[in-house]
Amino acid sequence: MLVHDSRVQPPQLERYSDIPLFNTKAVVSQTGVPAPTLRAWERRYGVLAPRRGENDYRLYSERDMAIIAWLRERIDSGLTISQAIALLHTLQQASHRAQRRQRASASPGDASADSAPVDASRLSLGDIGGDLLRDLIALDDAAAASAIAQAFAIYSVEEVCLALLQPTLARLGALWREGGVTVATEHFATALIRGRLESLFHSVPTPDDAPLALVGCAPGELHELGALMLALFLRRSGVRVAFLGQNVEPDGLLTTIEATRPACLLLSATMRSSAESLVEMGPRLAALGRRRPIFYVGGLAFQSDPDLAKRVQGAYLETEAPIAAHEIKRRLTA
Ligand code: B12
Repeated sequence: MLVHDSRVQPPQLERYSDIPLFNTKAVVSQTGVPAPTLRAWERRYGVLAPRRGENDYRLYSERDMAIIAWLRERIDSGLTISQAIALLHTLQQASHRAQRRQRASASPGDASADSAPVDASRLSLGDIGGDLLRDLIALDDAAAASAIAQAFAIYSVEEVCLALLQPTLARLGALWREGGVTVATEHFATALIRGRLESLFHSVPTPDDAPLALVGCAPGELHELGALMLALFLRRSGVRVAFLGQNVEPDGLLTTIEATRPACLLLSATMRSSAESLVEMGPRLAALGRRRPIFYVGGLAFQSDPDLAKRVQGAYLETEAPIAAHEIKRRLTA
């Protein structure tokens, strides 16, 4: 069974030459990405490493060019550059895992789905997002489910979560604030999206022997989709995850931690009050001594007030959820 169900594939880098041949001008003209942007991707994200030719000019390979073209496509589909890079890492990992499984089983069966082509005539996530918002506001269950299904048929799980579901929910939240939609509509939308995310989460096979990560919401926190997305990304990257849902009560959580000895605890807070309630969690976890799981916090409350993170004795992952999932996986398997 394939974990990676997307039709968007990472660039097949091994097919391209690694010989540095092209100067910046050639790359700009072939990919349409301006030179300052290329330099920013190199400097900030380390995703490109052009070699230096005579006069210290940058020289790019065909392989670099494939990465640039791929990132550009993702950005055109609505991702930010950091989301696109996170997706690149996720898909590359998934593709390496699939190749390893294929070699191990010597079965060609899995390969066809994993190398399915990208649909050239695809709708952008922005277009699908417009339809989805309209369907959610109309409480049109079937149409909204079909818009989401359409997106999953074309884009990766990470792209759909970050560039379709999250922005659509944010637009819905903005409409609610202006009085344009009711809380009932918000509940309808979250129930529908949660259902889809949960079924994806449960369809990802999880290794029995991997270290356990607990993912849930801070005490008092009802916004659960961020934690659920993070749980999904983590599971897709091969981590054993138990999703605890909304409003995780501290006493019970500590008992569960003592009983199940997770390697990692991740709590999400959207509301400031929920984030504040985590301040007392740090010392209680520290009192567990060597049984203390690695403790991460994240979510909207910390994004809007980074000082809040300093008061919680957990590591704040100030980054996109798929990159956070990688970082956590790396720490758990180090
Ligand atoms: C749906 C919704 C609800 C639903 C939630 C249902 C549910 N089962 O989840 C309901 C109706 C219950 C609700 C209630 C409330 N809501 Co509300 N809600 C939203 C809405 C529309 C979407 C939230 C969402 O799911 N976003 C999508 C997820 C995927 O995004 P995310 O949480 O940011 O998660 C991402 C990252 O932050 C990150 N991440 C998240 N957690 C973690 C954790 C770690 C460790 C890491 C590494 C990363 C990470 O990864 C995720 C993927 O990228 C937002 C609008 C918005 N802008 O988000 C308002 C919003 C969050 N709500 C708001 C408010 C005010 C409320 C209420 C106070 C309203 C009220 N008066 O009752 C209550 C508070 C309830 C509570 N105690 O928690 C405000 C918050 C303003 C603020 N900052 O204070 C918002 C922003 C609406 C607005 N525009 O004003 N809400």
